Amino acid sequence: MFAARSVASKSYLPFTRAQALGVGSLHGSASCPGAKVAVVLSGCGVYDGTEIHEASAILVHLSRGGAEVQMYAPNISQMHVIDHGKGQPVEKESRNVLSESARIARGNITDLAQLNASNHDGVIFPGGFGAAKNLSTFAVDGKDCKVNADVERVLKDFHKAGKPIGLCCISPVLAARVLPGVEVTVGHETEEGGRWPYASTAQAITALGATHCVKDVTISSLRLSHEVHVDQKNKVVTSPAFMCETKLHLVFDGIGAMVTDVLKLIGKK
Ligand SMILES: *[C@@H]1O[C@H](CO)[C@@H](O)[C@H](O)[C@H]1NC(C)=O
Ligand SMILES: *[C@@H]1O[C@H](CO)[C@@H](O)[C@H](O)[C@H]1NC(C)=O
Ligand SMILES: *[C@@H]1O[C@H](CO)[C@@H](O)[C@H](O)[C@H]1NC(C)=O
Ligand SMILES: CC(=O)N[C@H]1CO[C@H](CO)[C@@H](O)[C@@H]1O
Repeated sequence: MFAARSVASKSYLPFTRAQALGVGSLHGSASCPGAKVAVVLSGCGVYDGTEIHEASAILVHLSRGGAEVQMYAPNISQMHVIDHGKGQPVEKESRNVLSESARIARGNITDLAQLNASNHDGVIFPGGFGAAKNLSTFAVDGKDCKVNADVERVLKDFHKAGKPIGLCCISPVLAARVLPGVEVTVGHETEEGGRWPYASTAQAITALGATHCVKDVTISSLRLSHEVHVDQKNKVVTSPAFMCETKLHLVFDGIGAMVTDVLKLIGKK
């Protein structure tokens, strides 16, 4: 269901500049030196694994914020191997999520089974179809999806410990599935002529029992105000990233705002 761009309502969501600015906030470049942050990957490449630019943006912003990063991925096989040039599955090819993710981690990666929330101050999940194909079955099952057992354990443990969780793009479905009543954003709720091709994900978020909050990647290129949703109670920070067809630098900066808010929550502890 998810791989096919659904033909949904093209109606434009009324969203005035004043309303937009009302929900936005200006993000300084907060740092939290020494914060120990785990990053959970799901392969390498947008259509069958982690979205590479999102992972890279997260790592750059964590580095700038002074965090100590450790990367993890599950030691399982990918649901698909996609030829990214053709956009089609490669028949009879199988790849391992942990070994593929090791490409992004420059080799330094650990089996997700060993991620222990006690050893970290926060956790971040980049997007990409891997989150919907390997970390969960969302790509196939939508609102009836199952979540990988280690992913579920990790999300619950960080949540229980009051440690922040950052997610972007499609990854917020993982929190929506595992943390009852959580508030997340996956961007807008209608396609708006192709600007939000995966807008139907917002309905699935609601069907999962979570609250969906409409957010942009960025409000105004003049003010450079990047939107995130911060669920203060649950300490869950989400940014739409590549759910929106927009410019790479805006996705990069929107993810920066997400990382900054995760680090701020860690600093407040
Ligand atoms: C791998 O990452 C961990 C966690 O950041 C770090 O402590 C370790 O030194 C790294 N190992 C190598 C070989 O870079
Ligand atoms: C991944 O699992 C395979 C098969 O169970 C095992 O041989 C391999 O050592 C595991 N890799 C890591 C890094 O744990
Ligand atoms: C997680 O780490 C803590 C502190 O190091 C330790 O007490 C606990 O046993 C670990 N949990 C697991 C499941 O390994
Ligand atoms: C090959 C395959 O489909 N691997 C797994 C990807 O992740 C989902 C969710 O955990 C599993 O159901 C798949 O088996």
